[in-house]
Amino acid sequence: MICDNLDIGKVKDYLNTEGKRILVYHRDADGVCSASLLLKFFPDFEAIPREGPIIDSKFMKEITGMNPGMLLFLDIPIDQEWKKVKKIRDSVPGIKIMVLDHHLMEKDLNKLGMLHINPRFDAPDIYCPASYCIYKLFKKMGLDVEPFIWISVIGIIGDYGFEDCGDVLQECVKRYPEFNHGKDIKKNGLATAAEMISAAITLKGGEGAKLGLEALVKSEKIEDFYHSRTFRRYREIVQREIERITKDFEVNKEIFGKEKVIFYQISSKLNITSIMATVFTERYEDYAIIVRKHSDQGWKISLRCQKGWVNVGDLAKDCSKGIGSGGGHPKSAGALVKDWDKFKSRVLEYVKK
Ligand SMILES: [Mn+2]
Repeated sequence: MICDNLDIGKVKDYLNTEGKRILVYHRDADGVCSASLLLKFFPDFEAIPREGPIIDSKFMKEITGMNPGMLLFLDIPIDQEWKKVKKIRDSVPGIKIMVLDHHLMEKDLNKLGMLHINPRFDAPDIYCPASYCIYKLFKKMGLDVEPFIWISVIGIIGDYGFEDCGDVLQECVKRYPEFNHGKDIKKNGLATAAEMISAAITLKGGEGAKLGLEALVKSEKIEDFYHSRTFRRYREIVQREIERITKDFEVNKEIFGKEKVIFYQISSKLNITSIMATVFTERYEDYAIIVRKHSDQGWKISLRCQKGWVNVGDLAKDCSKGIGSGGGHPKSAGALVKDWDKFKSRVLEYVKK
């Protein structure tokens, strides 16, 4: 399903390219986990975490300046920046560019002479995190990746990929029954591990991602990572902040009952908007959850709608026109806007339609 039509020889050829190899991976749990699986088998890659697919001129210079023979984007929908990716290719002679991703696609980079792998080529609506895809890919390549199935599952959980990754999740539960406390995979030991990585990133940004990557690459067994004191402490700090904000949310949230929308403003030193929106949407499944936090660039907004009665990806895009930018998935999206009042009134109008 993941790579049925894939030319495995070509993948091997790309991953074993001579010269400098660079890995650009997403700065979240799925990105870190998939990157660590790559480094377990291809340790020569130099790894760089990124928040998203934006290629600014500084990053462009950084990449081309390293004159890589091969460039791999992992868990990043870099096809959104395909013009700039093309520019990288044209300015580094002989460079091979590979993309392994699972987000919605805007452009087929295979048609531009790159190697673009995404399960959505075969199944447009499938949601399989990068850590799942790379696990499947490595298995297909004949690599001994089974001992690291736990890393794949931490990434899957981090990205909420429960529905379409059942085979790997079940195999892992069988292999590590002690980490599966019986019922809810969202609350088992591997979910704790996913929170440990996310917490490092919440607290330390890109540095946190690098620490998580390093720790996973070093860990031979799941226990090696699971009992890490440093990451346990990160998780505790973030959990405490989540609890504090959740209490405040229950007091200060603004509910629009008829429109089924809840607005809430977060005050926190941590970069925690997206995490909180996910917590709230599980508590208020019937509502569209819209959480905002003040930042230097404007209002950082996270949107969720668990039941999916409104497509918050479309909503975020539509309501931010002219005052910022926004977009995402049907049930989970983000936006950055300058004018909150305008955004809010547009949301209330939008959901009435
Ligand atoms: Mn992902």
